[in-house]
Amino acid sequence: GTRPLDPPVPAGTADLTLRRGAARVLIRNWAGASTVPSRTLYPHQWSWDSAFVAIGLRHLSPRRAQRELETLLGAQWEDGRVPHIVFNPAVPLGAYFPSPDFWRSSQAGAAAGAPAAPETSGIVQPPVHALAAWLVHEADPAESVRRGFLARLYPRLAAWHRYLTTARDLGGAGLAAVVHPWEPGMDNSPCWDGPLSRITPADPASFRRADLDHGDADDRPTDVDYGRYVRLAADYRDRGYADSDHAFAVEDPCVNALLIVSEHALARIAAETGADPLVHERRAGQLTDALVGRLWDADAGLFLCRDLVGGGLVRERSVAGLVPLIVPGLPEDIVRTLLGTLDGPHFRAADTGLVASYALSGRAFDRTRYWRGPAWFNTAWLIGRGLRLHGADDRAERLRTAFLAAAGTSGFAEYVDPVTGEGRGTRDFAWTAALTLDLLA
Ligand code: 9YW
Repeated sequence: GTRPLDPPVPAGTADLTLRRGAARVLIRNWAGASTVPSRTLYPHQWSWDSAFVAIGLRHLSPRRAQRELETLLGAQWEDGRVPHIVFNPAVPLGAYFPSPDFWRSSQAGAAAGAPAAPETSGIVQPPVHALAAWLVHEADPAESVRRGFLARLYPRLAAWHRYLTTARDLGGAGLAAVVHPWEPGMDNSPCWDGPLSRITPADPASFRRADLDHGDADDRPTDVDYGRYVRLAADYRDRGYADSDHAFAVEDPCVNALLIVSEHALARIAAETGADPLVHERRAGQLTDALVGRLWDADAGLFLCRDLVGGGLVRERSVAGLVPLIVPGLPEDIVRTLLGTLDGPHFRAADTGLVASYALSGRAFDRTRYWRGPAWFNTAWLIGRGLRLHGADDRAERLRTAFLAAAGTSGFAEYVDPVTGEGRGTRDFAWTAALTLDLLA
C-alpha cells in the first residue's frame, strides 16, 4: 500500500493556501449585502473598507463586489456625502461606539439629506470608490453592462466628488478638507496632534469605548484621543452636519490623491456610460496642481497635511504623504524624491519591504499604536500601485512579496509591526484579505 512517489508539490501551493485563506475571510465577513471589516471590532459597513473589499471581491464574485459598492452608495446623503459607516440595524447598539443613537443621522442629518434609513455616521472617509467601481467593472465588463452597474453608480459617484470639491473645499484652493480625524481613515496619526490639541475632550464619563472590548489598549488610540473625537463629532451633529465653523479642518494628501485617482476613474466611467469624461479629466488636473502647490514639501521629501484652522503645513512625516505616488502626471522630481523618501532612513521600505504609517525616525513613532507607526495593508497596496505607475517594478515587487508574507503569517491582521511584520490589531481583517487576493490575481 505505499505510494511509489509522493505527489509533487505543485508550484504556487503557498499562493493557493493564501488565496483560500483570504477568500475564507471575505466569505465569513460577508453580512448579506456588504462586508464587515472585522466580525468583532467593526461589525458594520465602513466606507473606504468597502472600496478595498470590492477590489478583492471582484476576483471571487464580480456580482458581490458590485453589491458591496451599491449598498454603500445606497446610503448616500442628498448633499452627496457618502457616510463613513452604514449601520446594520441587526447589530446591538453596544457592539460599536459611536453607535447610531450617537450620530442620529436620520434626524440630525435631515437638513443635509441623510436617508430616513439606514442609520449612518455623518462624516466621510477617503474617496476610493470610483477607482473601486472601475476595477470591479473591468473584472467582468459583460456582467457589469448587463446589470447597468456603472450607469447606476455614475451619478452617485459624481455627486460624491461634487460634495468633496464644493462643501469641503474649506481652504478655497480646490482641495477637499477633512473635518474629523476619523475622516482620513488614520484616526490617531501624529499629524492630528497639533490640530487636535485645540479641542477640549468630551467628558470620558459621557461615553463608553466598545473598541477596548476587542482590542489591546496599547494598540489603540488613547482615551484623551477618543474624548476629542467625540467632541468634534457631537459638535458637527449638533450643527446639523453643516460644513461651516469646523474646529478641525485639514487638507490631507492621501485623501486628495485618492480623489484625483478616482476622478480619473470617473472620467473612464463617464466615457463608458455616454457622459462627458472631460469635466473629470479637467478636475483631476486642477486637483493635481492644487495638491502639488499646497501640500508638497521638498525639504521634508514628501507631501504634508495643511492645517486650515491653525494655519500652515503640519511638519510630520506620515504615510499619507507618500500615497500621492498613485497620482498620474506628477512632476518627475517629485516622483524621484518620493521614491528616495520611501527607501531612505525615515521609512526604510528597502530594508523592511513594509511601509510604516509614520516615519520610524519621527518624534511620535510608536511601533504598536495604530496609525503612529504600524504598517497597514491598504496603504502598501496603494503605494505598490504608484510604484508600478512610475515604472518602479522592482520596488513594487519587493513590497508585494513582503505584503503577502505578512498577511499570511499574521492571519490577515489589521496592521503589523513596521519592521518585523509581526501581526497587530484584529485578525481576519477584510481589506487585508481582499487586497491579498488582488495581489495574487
Ligand atoms: C473607527 C474600519 C476602520 C477603518 C479606519 C481605521 C479604523 C476606527 O477602522 O477606524 O472606529 O472607525 O482607522 O481606517 O476604516 O476598519
